[in-house]
Parts: sequence; C-alpha cells; structure tokens
Amino acid sequence: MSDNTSALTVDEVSKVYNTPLLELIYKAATVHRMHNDPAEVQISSLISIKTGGCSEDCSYCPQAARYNTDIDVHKLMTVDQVTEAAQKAKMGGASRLCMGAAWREVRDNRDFDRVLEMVKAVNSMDMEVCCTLGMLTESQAQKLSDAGLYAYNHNLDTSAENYKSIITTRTYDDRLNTIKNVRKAKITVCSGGIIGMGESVEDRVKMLVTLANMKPRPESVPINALVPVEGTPLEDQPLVPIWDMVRMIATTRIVMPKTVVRLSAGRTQMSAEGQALCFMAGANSIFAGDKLLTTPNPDFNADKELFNTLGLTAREPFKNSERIKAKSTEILQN
Ligand code: SAM
Ligand code: DTB
Ligand code: SF4
Repeated sequence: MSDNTSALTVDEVSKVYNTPLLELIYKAATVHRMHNDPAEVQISSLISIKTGGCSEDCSYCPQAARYNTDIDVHKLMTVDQVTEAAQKAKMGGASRLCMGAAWREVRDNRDFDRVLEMVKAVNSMDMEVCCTLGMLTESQAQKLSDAGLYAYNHNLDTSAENYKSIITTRTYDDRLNTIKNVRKAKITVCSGGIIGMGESVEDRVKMLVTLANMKPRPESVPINALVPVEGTPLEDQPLVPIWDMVRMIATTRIVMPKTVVRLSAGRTQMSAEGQALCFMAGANSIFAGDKLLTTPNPDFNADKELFNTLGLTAREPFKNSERIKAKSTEILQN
C-alpha cells in the first residue's frame, strides 16, 4: 500500500486491520523495514504552553473549561520558560519540541505574536518545532511557517461519522480545512487520532483511510490510547487493550509505509512488552518526558532502559528534510 496515487478503500483497510494478529505484526514489521530504519525512534517532548480553560467540548479532554477536572490551569508561558524547557528536552534526547495550547483557534493578538517568538527561539536551538494550537487561517499558518515552524499537529481524532459524538463545537471539515492551510504554508502535517473512546473498528479504519488518502500523506501520525480523565465525559471508558493498540499501529504502518507513526498518549497504561510489540509493528516515535500535556507519561529513566533493552536509538532532528533544514539555517543566519 505504498502507492500514493490510487485511493485506499474502507474494505481494503478493514481487511488489513482484521488480519490475524501475528500475521499482521509480521507484515507491518516487513513494510517498516523496507521503508525505515527499525532501530531508530524519533523522540518528541511535549510542553503545554497554555493550559485549560478551553471553550471546546472535546469529550476526552481535561482542558475543556466546561468539565470539572483537576488540572493546573495557566495562561500563556513566557518565551524564557519555553526555551528552558526546550533545553531540558534536548538534553534528554528529544529532536522535536511540540508546544500545545488549549485554544479552539489561534487569534491574531499578542499571544500569537509571543508563540511566533517561541517558535523562532526553539528553531534556533536546532530542534524541530511543532505546535498544536487549534484551528488556523491561511495567513496564521504562513506566519508560523515564516517563524520556522517544522510541523503542525491537528488530529482528526476519529472518523467523520463518529466526530459528532465526540465533539460538537466544531466540525470535521473545520479540521480538514486547518490541515489544508498548514499544507499551503509548507509546514509538515502531524495528524492522527485516539482509540478507546467507544468508537467502532470501522471508525478507526475510516480515520486511517482519510489520513492515507491525503495528498501528500501526513508526515507523522500520532496514535493515542485514550487517557480517561476524571471529570470528562469519557472518564469511565475501559482502558484500550494492548492488542487493539498493536493492531492500530500495524495497520497505520502498512497503509502509510513512510510516515512517522507515533505511539502517543497512553504509554503509562502499557507494559514494556506491549510497547515493544508496538515498535515491532512499526511505531517509530514517542513522546518522552514525565508529562504529556496534563497527564503523566513514563519517566525518562524507564524509557532509557526500554530503549537499551530493545536496541533502539533516538533519531537526529531534521533527518530526511533538507529543505526544512535549509530553511532553519536561513532563519538562524538572519
Ligand atoms: N487545542 C488544540 C486542538 O485540540 O487541536 C491542541 C491541543 S489538544 C489537547 C491535542 C490532542 O491531544 C487532541 O487532538 C487529542 O487527540 C489529544 N488528547 C487530548 N486529550 C486526550 C486524552 N485524554 N487521551 C488521549 N489523547 C488526548
Ligand atoms: C497528540 O496526538 N497527542 C498529544 C499531542 N498530540 C499534542 C497530546 C496527548 C494529550 C493527552 C492528555 C493530556 O496530557 O492532557
Ligand atoms: Fe480544547 Fe484542544 Fe482540549 Fe478540544 S482537545 S478541549 S480544542 S484543548
């Protein structure tokens, strides 16, 4: 399924997803080896630059103002706080810093100007800079690109059909439109979803079909296992079985052979063996650091040990991306 010219169908991808598990892992591992170095894992570090108080109703999210959750709400961080966190992340082996803000959309105000300063500062530290700030207009995407933004994360989360049962305050088309604006500004696209929200297998497959049929495909696809947070409508969802996570990652790898597949939220719920199967099935990125945005993540030493045990190494920043490397050098020199 490496052909990016003919559109994949739900039937084709369902067949992949429903392949007997060991066969599926074997196929995904084979595809992974044909297109990527299986020993190399890209490490991203997350920082929540503005936490909580969000106007949206995403039913999984502890940062929505309308739910009563126990998080440390804070307004936009300073540029210095961000560069300090970026330095720490870099020392820990992260090649990418992803800055998340609990915004519905970006507004053209002083906060956005400060985010542009953050992007410039982190870019000058020779790290890939990623942002996830909600919806973007074309001109906002261009400003982020001019500041040196490498990637923009904007998840589809689930299928178009299931979207309304998870979020009512925006539409699937709003999501797709922001992704289009990001592409137009020549920023790489990071877009994936969450499993374990009560969706059907068909919803999972349909989301992958939408992502795999994008032209070009997203450069990275995060697969999150729901972290059920007390106070959110999804607080009582059962934890995602590891087998579902492995299946989802393997299918993502087979339908998008060259994409960076990120084993994202939910790793604290997984054993080392479970995560090893995810790497075997083609996951080649993680979020490292003891916190995601508001919820815990495995600690640094546990990940180091896991990498040592499995023989995995951290990927260098800007690999496979001469154009963007040139762009960052240009910004550095100016
Ligand atoms: N506000 C921006 C937006 O929604 O696009 C950016 C931040 S938002 C927290 C980024 C992503 O985190 C969401 O799209 C969702 O996929 C993921 N996420 C949020 N809460 C989660 C949870 N409890 N479990 C797993 N993933 C979650
Ligand atoms: C993504 O797909 N997962 C990350 C990142 N992109 C921004 C966020 C996970 C958030 C998990 C819940 C929390 O910590 O608040
Ligand atoms: Fe707001 Fe993003 Fe959370 Fe939705 S996922 S409530 S938009 S911070």
